[in-house]
Amino acid sequence: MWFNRKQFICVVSFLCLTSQFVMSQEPPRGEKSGIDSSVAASVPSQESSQRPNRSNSGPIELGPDDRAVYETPPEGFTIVREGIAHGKLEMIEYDSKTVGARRKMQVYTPPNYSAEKKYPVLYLLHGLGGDETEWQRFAAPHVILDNLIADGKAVPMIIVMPNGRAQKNDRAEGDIFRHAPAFANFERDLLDDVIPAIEQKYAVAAEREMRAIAGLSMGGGQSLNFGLHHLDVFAWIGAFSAAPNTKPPQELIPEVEAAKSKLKLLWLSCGNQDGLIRIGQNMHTFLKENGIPHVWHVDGHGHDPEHWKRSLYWFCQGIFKAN
Ligand code: FER
Repeated sequence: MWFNRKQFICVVSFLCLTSQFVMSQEPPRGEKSGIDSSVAASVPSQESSQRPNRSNSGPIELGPDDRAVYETPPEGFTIVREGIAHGKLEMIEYDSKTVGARRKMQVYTPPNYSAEKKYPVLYLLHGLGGDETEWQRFAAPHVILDNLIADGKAVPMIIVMPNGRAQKNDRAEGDIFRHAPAFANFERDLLDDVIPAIEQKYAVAAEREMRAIAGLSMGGGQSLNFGLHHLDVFAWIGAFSAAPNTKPPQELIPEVEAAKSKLKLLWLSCGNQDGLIRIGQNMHTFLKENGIPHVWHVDGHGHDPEHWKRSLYWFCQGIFKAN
């Protein structure tokens, strides 16, 4: 893949900025962030600077709707708390007919998980430079959920973090932009392989109202593409900083009334310093013009983990609940 001079300068400056940002994300000394350092250490060091940007990122023009509808989450929302029940995080494998390989995914089961119950499931998808460990490294969803469940703010749920790059070598290596088609292939892997494997192994309520799909950036685009395309499978959809893999809203929602009646929650967010914001803005405009209820939350962040962990904190409180 070749860049012209302008694109090359753009990519290099973005990578420099991003690696500085990632390096500044150390938790305060003495605090347990819940982000497993053994996992972080096992990730190739180039990965953190793999956070992509390309010519698709454009000038940021903000309008009156581009504002925060949620507050900043309370201090310590990603910090492991003593004295509360903790869930479990495990890496499991499944056979993918779609890819023709055995693949990995990370699964969070909530505190006091019992095979006698039936849990709702959130399928949580990573970005272009990520893999099945990315959410854990960026946001510690297991800690956020343990804390929310302890406070009665989120319903006990299972969170599945698969690898959304559906190809034989699914590592984020080389020119990660060349993997974009594998993110589209993941639609079949998710529906035909991941969901059946989860529903066979865990105590899961296998109904659309008990399935949510959300993701960051490429994973946000996948959530909109797959979720809106399969409203018979998912009722709750979240997209945080959706990337240019997001299909046009007219294509995703050909039948406005069907979408209105089937969607339990459509939740979009982006940072007002994110060069991909026009994708969320475009979706929001279409939803507003067509009277489709949704959330459009714009905070002061960029294309970064701080935005994604905060979005997850709020999105998880909205799912699997009446209204
Ligand atoms: C692009 C810019 C960003 C693009 C994808 C991304 C497929 C994804 C970013 C991410 O997942 O963080 O032009 O094209």
